[in-house]
Amino acid sequence: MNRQERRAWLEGFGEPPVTGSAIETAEQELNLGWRGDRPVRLIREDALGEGYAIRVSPEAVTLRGGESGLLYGAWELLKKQALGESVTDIDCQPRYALRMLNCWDNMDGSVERGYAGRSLWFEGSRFSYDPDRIRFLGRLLASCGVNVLCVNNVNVHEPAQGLIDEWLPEVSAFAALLRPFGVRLMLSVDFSQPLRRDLETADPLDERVRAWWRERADRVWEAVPDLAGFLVKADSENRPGPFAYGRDHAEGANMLAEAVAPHGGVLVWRAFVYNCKQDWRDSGTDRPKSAWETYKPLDGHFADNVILQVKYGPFDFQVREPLSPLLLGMPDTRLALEMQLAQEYTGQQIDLFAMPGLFREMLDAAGPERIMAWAAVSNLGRDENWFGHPFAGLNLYAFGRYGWDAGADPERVTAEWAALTYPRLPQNQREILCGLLNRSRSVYERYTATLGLCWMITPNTHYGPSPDGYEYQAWGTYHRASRDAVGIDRTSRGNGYTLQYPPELTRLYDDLATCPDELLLFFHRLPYDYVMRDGRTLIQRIYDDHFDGCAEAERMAETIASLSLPEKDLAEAVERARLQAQNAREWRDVVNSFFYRFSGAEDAHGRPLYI
Ligand code: GCV
Repeated sequence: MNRQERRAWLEGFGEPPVTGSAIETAEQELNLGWRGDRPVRLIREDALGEGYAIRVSPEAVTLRGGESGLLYGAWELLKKQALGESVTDIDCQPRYALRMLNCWDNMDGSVERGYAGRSLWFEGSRFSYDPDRIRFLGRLLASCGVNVLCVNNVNVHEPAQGLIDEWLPEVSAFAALLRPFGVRLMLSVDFSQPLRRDLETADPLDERVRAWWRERADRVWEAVPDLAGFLVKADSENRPGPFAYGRDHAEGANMLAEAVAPHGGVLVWRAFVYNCKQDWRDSGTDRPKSAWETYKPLDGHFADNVILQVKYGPFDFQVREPLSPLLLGMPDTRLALEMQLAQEYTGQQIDLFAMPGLFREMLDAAGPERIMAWAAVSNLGRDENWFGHPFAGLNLYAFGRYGWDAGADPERVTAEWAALTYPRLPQNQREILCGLLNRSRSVYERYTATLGLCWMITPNTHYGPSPDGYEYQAWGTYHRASRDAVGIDRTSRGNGYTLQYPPELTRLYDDLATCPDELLLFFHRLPYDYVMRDGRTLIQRIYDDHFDGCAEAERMAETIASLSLPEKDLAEAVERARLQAQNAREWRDVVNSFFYRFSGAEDAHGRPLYI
């Protein structure tokens, strides 16, 4: 164990410091802060890589692992100690080798879709950070099991293009702070960068462009030898890409992949491609179909070090979407599943929205073995508690946890987080807190996106209701509500979107008798008097969900106020719960009145609807 690692141990586990003088020998006894009845012996075994093995004997607990395997194993021991669980023999390897946080941080210090304050490392168009806080960040990420941090926004604005150029010394220094915690950096790059800086083209098949990227990659990896790779958003939401040169996305990605390959780097290419300049009158184009249309023909064409990163749903991190069919239809492509911890559409770290259930559902739907990497948009920021909402840390914890165990039980993950975060909260209150978190997704869904009706959110800010806000815009996000019906027929009889799924799912979604209620209006266009399986009409179900979801948000606010949380956390959680209840009331009345005005249907329970 070298000096640097030893420092990381000290910083990672705090007092009491490492004991034992034979620190450089193969086997050491370290004091990890572990208060168990036996000493912990560490044995460096590089073959275990990030994994670790724990063996318990009457004399000692032995932890074997590679460089970061020891770190993760030590966190596991400390976690067990904190949870009051006994230590048993464990052999553990991460489920996904790449567990990547994508930070949408801009060099001016703003964070695109960030709800926890400004960037932790950029300000004033340069790197600007407190090194201790960054080391603490490394410790936080390691304790959650995250091993890659992409530091800049996928929308690469100047001067962030300089991160692979004049800013390399700063990138290198930043990487050094996180390296001891097993966290490697990744950089988002602009596909058109050769054009912007040196050449008159960025055509991926032009030999000068290829040479430019090879030379650039050489310089980047010289500065940061363990850089994980590049991340690219191309031909998406006005970002440049290979389409400008008549090239496809395999040609674009493979050119960059070739440049990073000699350094062991990966090229993560985002599959978030759709027409963001659609004419809303054009019902022949449907945004959820677009990623498949772009990428399915390219299956098997990508180089071995390309990872196609696919958002979980075919739209864009909506509260409820079916799994993107691309994740089921690219057997010859290496895939990453992309989640969004930043709660852009899911309450912006004001409204509660716990994600463990969503993670598990999407991993189950994709089949954990079909993907090879696990990614998420970060929810971190400069706020003192890192996340804005004191409970939003659950989503980072859960993200890391599912990167190691794709089959973890969501309620168990939530309970672990609550016990680790609030060890002094009485057991009965901790159960109440977990209950709130476990229900939070369903509560938010009922007042914002019942039956799969997404995109009724305020344009641009993406917080609060605006049923028609996106209806006549160019983003391809329509519900097409009329006085008789709402939704889009995406079945095989309709626009054919369901045909992108394997046949059993096409049948499941096509058939009204089997289509899950929570996706009913995602897949079908239905009249308001359509009778649901439970006997209610569609319009009544819409009203009920909004009234119920809002009532529950109001009750949640009261419950949160009754918890004996640390003072600061309580004050922040109470204030956010108050805002959430206010938001929920707005959603309830705006969306219900919107449909009341169209349908003329009264609420069966006589609750207020507004003309
Ligand atoms: C980084 C959504 C967000 C954008 C984001 C984009 C993406 O459209 O609103 O802010 O841009 O997704 O994932 O690239």
